Amino acid sequence: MDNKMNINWYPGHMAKTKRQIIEDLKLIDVVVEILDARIPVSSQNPDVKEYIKNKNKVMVLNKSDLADENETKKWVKYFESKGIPAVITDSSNGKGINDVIKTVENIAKENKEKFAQKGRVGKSIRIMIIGIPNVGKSSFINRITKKNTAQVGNRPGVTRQKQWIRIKDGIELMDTPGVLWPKFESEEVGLNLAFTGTIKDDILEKTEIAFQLIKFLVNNYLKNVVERYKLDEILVNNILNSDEEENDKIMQIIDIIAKKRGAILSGGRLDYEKISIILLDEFRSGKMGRITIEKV
Ligand SMILES: Nc1nc2c(ncn2[C@@H]2O[C@H](COP(=O)(O)OP(=O)(O)O)[C@@H](O)[C@H]2O)c(=O)[nH]1
Ligand SMILES: [Mg+2]
Repeated sequence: MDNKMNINWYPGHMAKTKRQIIEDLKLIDVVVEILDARIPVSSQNPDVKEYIKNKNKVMVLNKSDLADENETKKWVKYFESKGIPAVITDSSNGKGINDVIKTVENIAKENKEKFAQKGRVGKSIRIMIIGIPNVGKSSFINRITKKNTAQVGNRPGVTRQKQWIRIKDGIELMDTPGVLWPKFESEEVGLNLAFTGTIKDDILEKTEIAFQLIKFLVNNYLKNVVERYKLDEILVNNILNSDEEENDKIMQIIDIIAKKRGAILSGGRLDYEKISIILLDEFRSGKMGRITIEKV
């Protein structure tokens, strides 16, 4: 919970971060960008392409345990169709970590010539993790480190000392990830980042986030909502088929869930603050099932 974005992305801060990352990238052969598999577009940093230009990149669809499996597979195909290898991981369990290593090894093999031209013959391929806050960069690094312990130590001659972790023979990982800012492009992206807990709940009103989440779920994952809150399907369908405003229908469903969950204030009014916290929490922790917000 304390991992939520607590950095304010002021222009000055962003410029400094950007400069540092561009500096770090000079040492790097392969960039591993970690995404949240539930929101593979909204969890991308808008400027990454510009920084890494023609560097090799691997996309990691992390938190795959929380995302819709079929959708995640489609995302892999999508990235691969753009020439970017993509790997599915669950860093909380270590699933897929080895596939990332294999993918990096393949890139190393394919680019032997290119890397050799840069005078890196016989040297290790160096990789760096980047991503917006909360996508699982630290968890990923912890996983990969535990499996493959061996700190490489400081490199003399590098201005700012970097720790390198030897992943295996020929692959070294920079121990600190590049933390990038998320997109602030649209209300939709903001909501997606709020649903997943990437941006703090106090940036947007909790009750509004929960309302929009339920609206999305009712339209895309109705079965999950019905099952999780043991809703009467006939009643729900009656509400949804009525000719009221969509927002009113969604509110009615939230009311039913609030009553079922005992989110009621003394005096009998519904406690929207409480039910919103419950809904967001249950979505974020996967209790509503595996859900992908952004489809290909
Ligand atoms: N369910 C699930 N949770 C994850 C996964 N990876 C990271 N997390 C959780 O997501 C939160 C943020 O992870 P963290 O590694 O700190 O992200 P960072 O900000 O990118 O370094 C933590 O609560 C992690 O336990 C994953 O693959 N699946
Ligand atoms: Mg971290």
